[in-house]
Amino acid sequence: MIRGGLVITAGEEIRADVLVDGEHIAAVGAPGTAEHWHADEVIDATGHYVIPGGVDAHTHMEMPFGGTHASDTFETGTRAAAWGGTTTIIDFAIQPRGGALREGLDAWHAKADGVCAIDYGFHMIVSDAGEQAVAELDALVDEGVTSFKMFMAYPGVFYSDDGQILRVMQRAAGNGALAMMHAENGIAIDVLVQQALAAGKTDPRYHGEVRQSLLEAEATHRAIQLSRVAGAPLYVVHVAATEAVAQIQQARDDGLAVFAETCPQYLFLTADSLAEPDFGGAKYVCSTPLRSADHQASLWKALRTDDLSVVSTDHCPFCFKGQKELGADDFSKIPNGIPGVENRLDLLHQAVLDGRISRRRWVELASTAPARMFGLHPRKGTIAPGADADLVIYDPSARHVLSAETHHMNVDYNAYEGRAVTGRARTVLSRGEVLVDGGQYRGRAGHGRFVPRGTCQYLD
Ligand code: DUC
Ligand code: ZN
Ligand code: ZN
Repeated sequence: MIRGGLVITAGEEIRADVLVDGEHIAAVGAPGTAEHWHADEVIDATGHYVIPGGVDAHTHMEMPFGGTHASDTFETGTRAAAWGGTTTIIDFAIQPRGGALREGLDAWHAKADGVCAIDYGFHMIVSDAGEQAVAELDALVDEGVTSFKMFMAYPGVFYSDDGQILRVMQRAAGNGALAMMHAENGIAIDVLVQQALAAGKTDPRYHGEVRQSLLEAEATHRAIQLSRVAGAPLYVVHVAATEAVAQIQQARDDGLAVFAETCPQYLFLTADSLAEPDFGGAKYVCSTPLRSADHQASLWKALRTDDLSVVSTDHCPFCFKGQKELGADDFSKIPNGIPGVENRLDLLHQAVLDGRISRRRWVELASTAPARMFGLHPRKGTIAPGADADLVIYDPSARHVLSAETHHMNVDYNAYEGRAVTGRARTVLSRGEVLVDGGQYRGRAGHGRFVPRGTCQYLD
């Protein structure tokens, strides 16, 4: 029994006790009613919030990129997630070019199987959207891999052209799958990259300059139109630009099934970080890129209007030493990605303290909405009888400083180094097992299981 806390879900805040039986929540009861419960173990949550475990719908453990691999394995990355109050991740399996979706999915199952601290699902990156891949989509949906990411960026690597995208979306329209889009015009960006390099502009800050917001907006617009033509829903990942938000807002105002996420790095950092001296800007190289404060303001606004309805991390860690340094003479060779799976809940909690979002919206953005979006609700993302006992007892007044010296992610820097935050997961349970308790790690590799997902519940 978890006693005495303030239970917060996307829908309500109540003083209640929570009874866990095995892997599931058995009951949620007002303090009076709970007096009749008999529990083997009582966890005191007085002065704390009790929230559903975080669902991070966008991570890349061990992701191959530019000749290297993201530095967190499924083991280290899911452990760090647990420390930060996230109890489910959805990572991206990658179809090899020239290979089958199945091959990619099997390879990612092999990486994650038996080593994860928390439950996990997979999206599938379609990097070779030929007839064979399209034909495989139905079978993957049946196995609980119900979302497919495509890239309008990275020509020659992950890139899909408009025809390929349309075909995948048409199939998705028929089987309930959700098309996810990396919306940046990579063909135009690559021209600007070559021009910048030819002009001797090799520094990390040019990464931000060439990846212009208009090229994010153009791709977002195109993705929306293709999804309309196909009659398929669309989810735009890592939205960073005001002009892209405007496209999404317009589509939603028109009643289209268009959804989007942003990430903490776009809400809490700006392109100024890319200009850090001594190549330090490389730590902040990710795509879409960090942008200016006015873009940031648009994102905060869109979180209030629900034009952005999920915050996930796009956790994609590369060490500064030896990995980010691959681009020391050429910003285009810096592996793209920022670590953050451990810090998402705490960063978003600052927005609660600042009055930008309510506590319920905090829970919704970090847990309930991603669970619904990707077919995990109500098993994940809420506190209700029958749900998995994925619970965080959150201390809203614990002050701590984000730092690579104390974080648990397997990466040699923290993008928020030195930032003081208030609020921290004190006790973290996954399916009834305590993973973290007051600074002690009690989880284990292999506790986490693959979770087959249903289809997007905003379409039901
Ligand atoms: N897009 C992602 O979603 N993650 C890492 C790199 C990228 O471009
Ligand atoms: Zn992307
Ligand atoms: Zn990503």
